[in-house]
Amino acid sequence: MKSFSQLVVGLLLAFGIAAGVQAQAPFKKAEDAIKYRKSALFVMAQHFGRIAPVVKGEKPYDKDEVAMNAAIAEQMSKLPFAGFVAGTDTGDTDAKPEIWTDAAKFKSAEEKMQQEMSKLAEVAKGGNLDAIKAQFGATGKACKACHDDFRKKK
Ligand code: ASC
Repeated sequence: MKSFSQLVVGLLLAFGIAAGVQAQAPFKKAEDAIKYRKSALFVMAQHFGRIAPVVKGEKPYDKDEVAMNAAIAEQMSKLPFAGFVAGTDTGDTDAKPEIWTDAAKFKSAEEKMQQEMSKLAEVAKGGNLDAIKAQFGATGKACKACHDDFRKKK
């Protein structure tokens, strides 16, 4: 027969597994979820950022290149949010607790950014540099809005 302490340990393990590991699906570890969302955001920022010198007139406009960078940034914008699973507010992250305590607002910031990123990919295909400039600004504002509310200041 099991001792009382074995029973307690068993129950704690069962609850721990239910609360911890399963809550982090589809990631095996909290740190994987953090690494995943940061990686997607990093690649998105790289490709979004490559359009900046063109918009600023520091680099000649190449329609295909801008369209490709915008398309990659658009695809990346769909990835990071799956990584903001419960229990990943600590560790190697600048995520603010409001991501989880004000989840509806975070979700709307996510969707706003994704919409603006999609619009950028759309106008980039069109090849009108003035439209690209305007939409690049609008998209950057959506990135910033989310950082202001949900990313810790460095
Ligand atoms: C970028 C980038 C961001 C946004 C943001 C806009 O190029 O990496 O996170 O623009 O700075 O304010």
